[in-house]
Amino acid sequence: MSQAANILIACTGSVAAIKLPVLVSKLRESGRDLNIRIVVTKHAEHFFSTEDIPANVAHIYRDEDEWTSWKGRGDPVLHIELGKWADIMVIAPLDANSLAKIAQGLCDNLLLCTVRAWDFSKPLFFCPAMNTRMWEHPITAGQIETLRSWGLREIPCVAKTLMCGDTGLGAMAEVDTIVSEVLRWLTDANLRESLKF
Ligand code: PCO
Repeated sequence: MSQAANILIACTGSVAAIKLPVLVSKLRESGRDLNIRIVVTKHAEHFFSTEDIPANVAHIYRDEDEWTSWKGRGDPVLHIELGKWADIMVIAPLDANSLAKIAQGLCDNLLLCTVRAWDFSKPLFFCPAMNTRMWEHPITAGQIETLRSWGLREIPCVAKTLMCGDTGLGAMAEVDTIVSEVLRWLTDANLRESLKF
């Protein structure tokens, strides 16, 4: 894909959301022509400052935008429009709560509605991030497998000392790893073909 690509970053309420500004910067500095939009959950916004992501760099969509943009029949429905706009979506970070909801088909916010209405012929990467105790809970592996079975691509979490001081698996993949996975998809036509159903 050599023309500009539209990338939608979906950011949920793990502490790893602190990495959102650096993820956006590194994508912009990657040398690829990327249009970036961001969709956040309410709790994601607790972990970063919107001042670190200027509006001319990437527009941030919130739950309220779903309702202000729709007034009546024929008006665009934001979660559908975002899905149509995006060539690729990256959920970074994907917290335990949103993982569980996606696996069950729940969609009670803008971000989850966008995921629920995703066109599976386009790639959706997800980057789990949660405390090790949550990661090791028996319910987690099955939920990850459910998403993988639909063709969604996991960018696996890594082991490190987490924000709370615990050490183990559950940290979001390094930002550089996420950026290189996105770029690999954008540059590798064979990979793009293999991701299609
Ligand atoms: C919170 N959970 C976590 C899991 C997610 N943590 C991470 C990393 C960051 C720093 O490198 C925050 C990105 O630790 O992904 O910390 C309670 S223990």
